[in-house]
Amino acid sequence: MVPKKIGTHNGTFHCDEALACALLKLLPEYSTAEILRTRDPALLETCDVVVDVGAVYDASKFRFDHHQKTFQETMHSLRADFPWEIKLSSAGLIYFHYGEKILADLMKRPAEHRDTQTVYRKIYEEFIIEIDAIDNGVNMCDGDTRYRINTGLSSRVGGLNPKWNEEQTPAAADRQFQLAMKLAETEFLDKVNYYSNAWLPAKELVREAINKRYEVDKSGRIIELPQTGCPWKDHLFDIEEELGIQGELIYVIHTDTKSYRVQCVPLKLGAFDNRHSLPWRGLRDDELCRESGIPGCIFVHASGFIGGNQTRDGALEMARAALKTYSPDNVSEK
Ligand SMILES: *[C@@H]1O[C@H](CO)[C@@H](O)[C@H](O)[C@H]1NC(C)=O
Ligand SMILES: CC(=O)N[C@H]1CO[C@H](CO)[C@@H](O)[C@@H]1O
Repeated sequence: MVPKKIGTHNGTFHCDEALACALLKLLPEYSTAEILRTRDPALLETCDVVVDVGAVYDASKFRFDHHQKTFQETMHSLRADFPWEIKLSSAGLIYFHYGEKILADLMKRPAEHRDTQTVYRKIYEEFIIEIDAIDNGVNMCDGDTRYRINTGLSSRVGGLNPKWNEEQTPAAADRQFQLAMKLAETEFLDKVNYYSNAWLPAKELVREAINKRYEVDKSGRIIELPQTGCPWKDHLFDIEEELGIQGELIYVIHTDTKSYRVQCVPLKLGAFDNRHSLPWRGLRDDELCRESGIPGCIFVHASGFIGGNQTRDGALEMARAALKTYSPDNVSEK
């Protein structure tokens, strides 16, 4: 049987088509496909699928370029119930058309299964959108950033291109492109593994903790997680919304290896600000116990987002004491 061919452009490569090709190769029909890197239309014509070159987006013809002037698609424009409005790159396009199928195979669940759908959305939001935005030159925020991140996947893939003073042959570039695809594939598979096997199962744990919040404290603002290290933040925001109690939870207590922690719920996902930071910032041990009036305190972080006590009740006491200065009308107060 003649192996299938995936076409993409030659010359300098970027993360989006490396990931697009890697994603296609996760599908059974393209698992043994060859990559043909060229801008020659006659050669591209011989390919079973073409990404990031050719100036055509037509899924029915397996053509996935996003460079043509007419192309303005986003996840939202292609499916109205998706909220994301960043212009797609070739990675986003392939993910839109084949992502659910790829995830269904990897997660061994039907594509329509709630878990597959949850992970599909999550991986777009936490991973693919970044590749789309960087490829299309969409800044992360308005104004000047105070530093640059040069270790993201897009930078690392870019760094695999042959350097100006290295071998400049098409063969050398193709070899490097194989490494770029491998890097992108590894990152994608890591994300799938994390979100389906660690992140998703944590949701039930967080839900249970939220349901039992009044058993922890009568304010209903403190939850207790049975385990440390379990990803709770985004689940907490989602479940608050499901239950119609947005903004109500302020502290999370959980065990660390030998002691207990009290941690603030951030103002929003990824924010460094909290709904109500702990007082006694930067204090430790005796001084902290004196100031808080709670025995056995170990520390409060300088930014006030986390503190520790040697007992569970101590950590709970710290959360309760901190709540005394909390006012729901002033949630941006740190
Ligand atoms: C890309 O391929 C075209 C034809 O396939 C060739 O003419 C051109 O020199 C190549 N460019 C680079 C940078 O390799
Ligand atoms: C309030 C409270 O229970 N604090 C505890 C913090 O940890 C120390 C050490 O175990 C306990 O002695 C405190 O009672």
